[in-house]
Parts: sequence; C-alpha cells; structure tokens
Amino acid sequence: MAPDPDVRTRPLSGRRLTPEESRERAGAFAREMATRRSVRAFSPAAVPDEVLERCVAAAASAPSGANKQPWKFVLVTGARDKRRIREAAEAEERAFYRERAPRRWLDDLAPLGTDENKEFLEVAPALIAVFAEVTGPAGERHYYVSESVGIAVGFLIAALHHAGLCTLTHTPSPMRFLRELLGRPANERAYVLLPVGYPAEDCRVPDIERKPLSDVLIRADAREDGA
Ligand code: IYR
Repeated sequence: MAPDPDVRTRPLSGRRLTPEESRERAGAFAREMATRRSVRAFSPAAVPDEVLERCVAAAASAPSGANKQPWKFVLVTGARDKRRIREAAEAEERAFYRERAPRRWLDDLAPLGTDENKEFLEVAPALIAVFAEVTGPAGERHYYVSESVGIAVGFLIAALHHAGLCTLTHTPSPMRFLRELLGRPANERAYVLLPVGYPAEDCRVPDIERKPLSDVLIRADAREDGA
C-alpha cells in the first residue's frame, strides 16, 4: 500500500516471535483463560487500587470504532454507593425473576443457581460500572459502540483474571438506575456492572463445562477437502 501523506504513522513496536514462542504463549494464555470462572462469592478483602487501575488501563487499550474509545469505567468502593446499587439492582432483579422472565429463561438459569439476591454487590470490595458513550461532545453518534465496549470489557475481564482477581459479568436489567446513582451524563448508557475482588474462601462455582473446541472452531477449508 502506498503511504498516505495525510496519515501520521509511527513504527509498530514489539518484536516478531518465533513460531515456537507463539505456540508456547498461545497455549499458556489459553490455559490461563480456561481457569477463569464467573464468581458470585467474594471475600470482602480490599484489592489494591493500583491493580484495578492497571486492569482498566488494559481495557482502555481496546480497539474501537474510529478510535473513539467510547467507554467510561466507574470505580465504586464506598459502602454507601455499593448498598444503593445493590438495592436498585435487587429491585429490578426481583421483578425479573418473579414477573418478567419467561419460563424458558428461568429454566436456562437453573444450572447457575442465580436468583434476585445480589449480596455480592455489597460484599465485593469494588464494583466497576462500565458505561458506553453513545454520542460525543457535540451530540454526534459514535460508531460500533456496543462492539467496542464489549471488546474493552473482554480485555478488562481477562486483565482482572490475569491479576488474580475474580469478577462477575453482571447485567441487572434494566440498568438505567446506574447512570442516575453514579451521576453519569445523558450521553452514556450503563453497559455492564462488574463486582471485583478475591474469591471467598469457601467459594464454589457451578459445575458446568465449556463446549469442546471442535464445536466452536469451524475450518472453512475443510469444505473443499475430499469434495
Ligand atoms: N440479570 C439476571 C439474570 C441472569 C441472566 C443471564 I442470560 C445470566 O447468564 C445470569 C443471570 C441476574 O443477574 O441474575
């Protein structure tokens, strides 16, 4: 591609790995990620602020539509804020579990043992409320907002796990209350609420499995083999 004189560039950093190094690192990363679980039983032990800050820095390095970086990460550690968030989330969740959720959805949740009690929102030492910035300063719409924020949240969850912390991808629905409780501006939408901390000593998680790779990795080339 001919260089575009209007585009300012700089050299890409990092060195080219050997195939062996890549294989080793890919395996190590996949094994590390496979030990991540969604956790609902947290220790109240505080987490170092610097760890959270670095995990958010990793999240904020994500790619985004036109590099608009349409995300805000609101860190909540105060007992009063956590209690208010728990109370509002539980009010929504009570309505979900008792009235709104269709039978099939409740049946699908049964193996996870979830219910309207969201004690973890007070027990976890930190909550990270992620907001999507739907529009910019002049009211202009951002691009691929949910894709961008979803990728950043994926980075965040991976970073937290890598740092030895646990989290839960919590989506009380609807989440409007978060914007109001946390005083966020009207151009932001609550995207997800992540309680973060160390697991409780007696923490247990549902005995569920990931799909085998052969179910999720499809090799398009195989259609041609032997055809
Ligand atoms: N938001 C509810 C219900 C819920 C929905 C799904 I899909 C889950 O994977 C887990 C829970 C709750 O947080 O309990």
